[in-house]
Amino acid sequence: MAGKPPASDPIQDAPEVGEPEHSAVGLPAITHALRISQQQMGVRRTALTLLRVNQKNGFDCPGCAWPDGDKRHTAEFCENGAKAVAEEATLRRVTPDFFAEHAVADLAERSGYWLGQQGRLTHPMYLAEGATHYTPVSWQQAFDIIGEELTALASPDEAVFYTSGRTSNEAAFLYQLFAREYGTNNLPDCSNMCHESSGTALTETIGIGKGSVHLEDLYKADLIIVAGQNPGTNHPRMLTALEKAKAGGAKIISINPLPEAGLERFKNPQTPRGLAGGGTALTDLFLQVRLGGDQALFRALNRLLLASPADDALDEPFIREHTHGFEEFARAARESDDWDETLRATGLTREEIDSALGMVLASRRTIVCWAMGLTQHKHSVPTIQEVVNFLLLRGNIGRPGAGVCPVRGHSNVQGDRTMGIFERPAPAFLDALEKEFGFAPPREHGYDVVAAIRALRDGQAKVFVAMGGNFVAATPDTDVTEAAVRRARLTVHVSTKLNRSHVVTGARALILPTLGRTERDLQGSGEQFVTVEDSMGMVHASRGRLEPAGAQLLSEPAIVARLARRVLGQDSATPWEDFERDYATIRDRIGHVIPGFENFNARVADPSGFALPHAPRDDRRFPTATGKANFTAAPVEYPHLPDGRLLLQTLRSHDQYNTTIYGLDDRYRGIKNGRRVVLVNPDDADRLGLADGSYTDLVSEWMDGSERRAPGFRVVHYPTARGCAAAYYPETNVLIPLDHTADTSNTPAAKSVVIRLERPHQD
Ligand SMILES: Nc1nc2c(c(=O)[nH]1)N[C@H]1C(S)=C(S)[C@@H](COP(=O)(O)OP(=O)(O)OC[C@H]3O[C@@H](n4cnc5c(=O)[nH]c(N)nc54)[C@H](O)[C@@H]3O)O[C@H]1N2
Ligand SMILES: Nc1nc2c(c(=O)[nH]1)N[C@H]1C(S)=C(S)[C@@H](COP(=O)(O)OP(=O)(O)OC[C@H]3O[C@@H](n4cnc5c(=O)[nH]c(N)nc54)[C@H](O)[C@@H]3O)O[C@H]1N2
Ligand SMILES: [Mo]
Repeated sequence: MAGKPPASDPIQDAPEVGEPEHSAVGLPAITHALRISQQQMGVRRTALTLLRVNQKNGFDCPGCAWPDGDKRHTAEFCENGAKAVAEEATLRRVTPDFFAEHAVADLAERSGYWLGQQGRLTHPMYLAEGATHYTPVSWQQAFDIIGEELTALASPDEAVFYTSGRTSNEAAFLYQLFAREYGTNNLPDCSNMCHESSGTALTETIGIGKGSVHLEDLYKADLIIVAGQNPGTNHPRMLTALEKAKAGGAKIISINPLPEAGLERFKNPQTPRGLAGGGTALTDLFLQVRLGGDQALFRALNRLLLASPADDALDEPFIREHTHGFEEFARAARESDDWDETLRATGLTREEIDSALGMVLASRRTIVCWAMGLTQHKHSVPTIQEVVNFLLLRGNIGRPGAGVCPVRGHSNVQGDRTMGIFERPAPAFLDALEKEFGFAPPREHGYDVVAAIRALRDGQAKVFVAMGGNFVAATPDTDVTEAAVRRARLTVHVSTKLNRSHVVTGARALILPTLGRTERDLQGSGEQFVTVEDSMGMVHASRGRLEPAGAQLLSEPAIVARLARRVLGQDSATPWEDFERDYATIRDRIGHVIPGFENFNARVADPSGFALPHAPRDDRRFPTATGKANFTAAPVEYPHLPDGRLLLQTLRSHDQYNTTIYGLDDRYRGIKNGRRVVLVNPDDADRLGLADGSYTDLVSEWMDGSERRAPGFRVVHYPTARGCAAAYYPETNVLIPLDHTADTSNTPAAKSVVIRLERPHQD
């Protein structure tokens, strides 16, 4: 039997703190995954479902975007993948009775954890203007309401169409097609908050905003640098790949303000040694960088490479033949030779940087992997560009075992972008769309996430539609954002699970329940599958097998197709009905519009899928403005801390998936039964008079003099870098001003928020 959702809320947030762990996975990971799975699904369904994750005839894990590799184990799952599956395959249900029982105002008082634990949504629900409760509606009524509001807008640009990264290629392609036929490029997505900085940095420097390595490259590398990423929690299957790379002789440098257990030592549950023995030590050199110090660190390494007496320190033929801007970059790098500043920015010693240099020089093939630790700072784009400079200097791109490896988050976030979910589409993409479908797509750029919030706030956007995700909880400046969303005429969420965005609504609101990855998708032409693209540009099929969570659920492609027919009506020559009946017809069209998808249906029949083209990786061709790989010479920046302040990063605990909270523990960091904790270096804590176990408010200070407060956090003395604190998202989103974003990518700078810690206000 599956367990019941917790009855009480607020859920007791009473953190208990022990020692952080020094290794990840092993047996405890399996036990923990099984416990959470059985609570949601019961024993039998747990066994049946978990065996199908990432199998060749199964569904793609809805967890992260790490690739699968060709040889699959019977249990090709990780603890957190299992939790993601359990969350979707749960037997708990949120039915119309639930909504009759709970007023929306009451639900808005509940925690996100409680909302998520209630189970799967089963019926389309409607909140009428002025109503206190959601009531059931038919699908037709729901599409009529959306149609009515969209038709009433003065311009299509008053509508916003958000996407989270679990949406399949087929659904994403239809969704952007519908938005553009309707007349807008307002297609913000979670990527705007995630790897946008990577996309921006890479497009300018190497000509394509995606990573340049395949899984096999990791096994050929001499050196793998993992910067700003916590794979033990967020990409656990990456640890298996790192273990294999080490077995082949690779060295690993970890760059992180926190000593993350998963990067220290990995106990592979698929091997006896991993289950019972000590596991594998992964990191050879740990550089405990300060938050935002990576650009200074890579610049220092580059400067040392430029000055190195070794004849092979630089790959001169590569630089001559394939790159542009070397001289200017080299001049800038040689000039930024203030070591005091480098050590202040990075928090490292000269010896540590020299050790790293030694490993870099000893490596013929180097890969740099990164995630949110590099992308969510004000200077993220120049930081990632400095990583590119670093790789270009030694020709570490476009050959086996070397390259850039931005590790994506959501399981199909990369695919959604490939399908055209982007507020700034390339003209060539729009031309292809126009040619294939015979309408003139809008050419003006649309809103990204932050611009969409401003437009809602200022009354310029009036209808908000979300294909998945949890917009109000995932975005910054919670109070501002919630007020902005409440100004909308209509908010619509295509969702699997209840979340905060369903209870912070526009004047009218709709919840449209949809199938998840794990579920059978039956349409007019028979059983359907969908496709996804992983972090390394491999496309493959995903096929759900479970009975849908309710008879009323529609698939995402079906919802978009029906909405499009209702809104566009006779004006549209697009065969929406065919698309819904047979997804192969969608793939045919994708094949006509998007390079790399030619003969899509035939190629995706291969169970291993196929690789999308990547000019730098495949042919050392760089489709940039200069036709070469570009060195860049940005000035070095790093966050400056006023006296008595700390720099806060907002990150994930081990028991969450973004805004979905699975539980209240963060096992590897030694924290149990609570999320309102702030990790502070003991020296900082002493200086600020903050005893371990004391309670404090987090107060962020912004340039315009405004302040934002997150009350009641337990102080945890933790070995984080000096001056750098950490606390979980989404609780801390209230602290991040809407305008605090990365230059040029506009990603909220969620990893560098200046805060002071203040004793709680007494009432
Ligand atoms: N189980 C689980 N899996 C997930 C997710 C989840 O929430 N749960 N989320 C998915 C998504 S959408 C994403 S984007 C990824 C996120 O994957 P990660 O990027 O690993 O996620 P974060 O928890 O934000 O961790 C950021 C890491 O970077 C470090 N860091 C922070 N600032 C800096 C810095 O300035 N420099 C350096 N060098 N390091 C820094 C932090 O200490 C931490 O180790 O995971 C995906 N997978
Ligand atoms: N402060 C701070 N803020 C951050 C971050 C941070 O590190 N710090 N990270 C940012 C990052 S990297 C990201 S990616 C965003 C995440 O932002 P989002 O992608 O918007 O948020 P999620 O929490 O992943 O969305 C969860 C919801 O998606 C729905 N869902 C799940 N599966 C499906 C499905 O198959 N179909 C549909 N239609 N719906 C589904 C469920 O209803 C669930 O409640 O948050 C960003 N916000
Ligand atoms: Mo993400």
